[in-house]
Amino acid sequence: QRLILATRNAGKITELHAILADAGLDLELVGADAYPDVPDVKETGVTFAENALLKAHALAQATGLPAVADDSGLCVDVLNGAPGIFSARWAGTHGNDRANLDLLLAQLGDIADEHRAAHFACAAALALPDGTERVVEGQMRGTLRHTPTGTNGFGYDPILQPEGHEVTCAELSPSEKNAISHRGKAFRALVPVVKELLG
Ligand code: ITT
Repeated sequence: QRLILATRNAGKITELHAILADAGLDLELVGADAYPDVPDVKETGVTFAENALLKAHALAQATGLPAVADDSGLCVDVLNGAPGIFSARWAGTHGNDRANLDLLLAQLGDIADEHRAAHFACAAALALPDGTERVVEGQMRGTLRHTPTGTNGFGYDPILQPEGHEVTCAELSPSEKNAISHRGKAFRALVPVVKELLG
């Protein structure tokens, strides 16, 4: 049985392969890039869950195969949850991780550490070709650094120091990050649902 990972973000795909395999999901996982004719869906939702469902349904409908999608982002307390669902295009160009991160740091300026609380959020959605859908969410809380550190991961990883850790997400090993991350939590919760619905 094939399961489509309805994302074109290479960082997510790497993490999802590890998270889903470690959780004992024994399916053939294929990224959205294997279906280049399926156009990217407009992320018109106002929540992570809505956008994750939009992406999963688009692939499931177009391919006739079950699909899982990830919609995620960084929510900064002092910015009332921004960048949130706009995290991938915060500086204007979709997926320019470095520009997004630099703009966010500039916006925070020298705000003190006690006001730099933030969390990553992830909605993990499953859609079947018959329209069945499920969505679960996970979060990872932390504090935003003043300067980026570390080269692992992607996106805003070099500036988020997870609660209980002295290093940024980009200094954690991939397995250390997956063990505590928003994405790890959401997709580990989705695996039993996938197993139940796909057998
Ligand atoms: P797909 O829609 O194809 O999945 P995308 O990158 O556009 O890819 P999102 O709309 O969900 O996906 O945007 C997620 C953004 O949030 C991502 O580009 C990062 O900037 C940020 N982000 C999400 N998870 C992250 C993580 O684990 N570490 C660092 N940044 C993360």
